[in-house]
Amino acid sequence: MLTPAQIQLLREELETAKNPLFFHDDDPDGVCAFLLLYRLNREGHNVIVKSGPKIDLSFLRKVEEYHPDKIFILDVPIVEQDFIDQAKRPMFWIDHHQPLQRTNIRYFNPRLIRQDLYLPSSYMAYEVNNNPDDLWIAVVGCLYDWHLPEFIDEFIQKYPDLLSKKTTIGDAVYKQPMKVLIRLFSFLMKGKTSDVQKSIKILTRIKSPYEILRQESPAGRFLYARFEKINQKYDPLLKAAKKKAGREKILLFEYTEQQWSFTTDLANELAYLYPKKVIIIARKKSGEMKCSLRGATPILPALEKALVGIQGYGGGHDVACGAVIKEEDWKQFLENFEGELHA
Ligand SMILES: [Mn+2]
Repeated sequence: MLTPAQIQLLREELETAKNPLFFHDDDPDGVCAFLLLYRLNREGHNVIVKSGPKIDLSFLRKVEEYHPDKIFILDVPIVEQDFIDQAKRPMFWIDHHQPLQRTNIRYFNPRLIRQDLYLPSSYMAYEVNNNPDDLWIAVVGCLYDWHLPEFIDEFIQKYPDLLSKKTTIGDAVYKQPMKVLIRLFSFLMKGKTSDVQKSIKILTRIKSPYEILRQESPAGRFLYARFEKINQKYDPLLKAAKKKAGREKILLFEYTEQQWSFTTDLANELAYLYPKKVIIIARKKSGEMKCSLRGATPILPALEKALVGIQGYGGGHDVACGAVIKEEDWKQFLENFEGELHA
């Protein structure tokens, strides 16, 4: 949660920026945080920081390309000190991952105040934005990052057909009509960077969720059609994954790089649908199995033990982890992991 002074500072820095450069994560929380800040002043450019959650020296070329007067970094867990030192710009970093020690950057991270304070980046961006017209964008970002913000009541009042009543986070994200909007934001961030950037550019001008959902304008129609096309790749995978739910504790679903990556989306949705199971979604790519793991109870200790003697790495949170395992060790890893779960 930002203090009034921090909100004031960020708002002023945005309003006086002539050519700000925004670096943001490629998930809905990151992109919603960008939209919320960008819509205040509509100046500058954005750079998507893809899955490798880190801004290092390789991003300096973006600074050289755009010549920004200020840099805003949103929902990116790691910014390297070298980048901060060499980019030589006033820098503002809004994030909510494990805090790091950095100098010469204004760092806004609720976990610096309290380690267990969980507030998505888009939540803080909305504190700065504070425009009720953009409330829906903040709600998409927060719900995607599994946080029910206090302004959800205002959202329910304003868009009762999207979210009818205060409910659990899982039902809001996967059961209520709202789920289409959240999935849409997630899927529009997939595909070729130029296509994703086109979608983001259009999103900066969308006035209400209905413009997209009811396809009330050419812009809304475009976004909805692109979403539907990507959704058509997801639905068969979800269906196939659901078929893997048997009597075993583990629900394992594997697919390949021939298909677009939906690993996180599948893992999250299946964890909601099968709350008692441990979910493993793995995509085979370039000789490795890239996976997401989910559990209702902590699975991180079992993952760490299962990785001993295996070519691969992994980690994350107690109940939500990621791992990358060499294909030739995959079977052994699964055996280890299952053994650890039952230990
Ligand atoms: Mn986030």
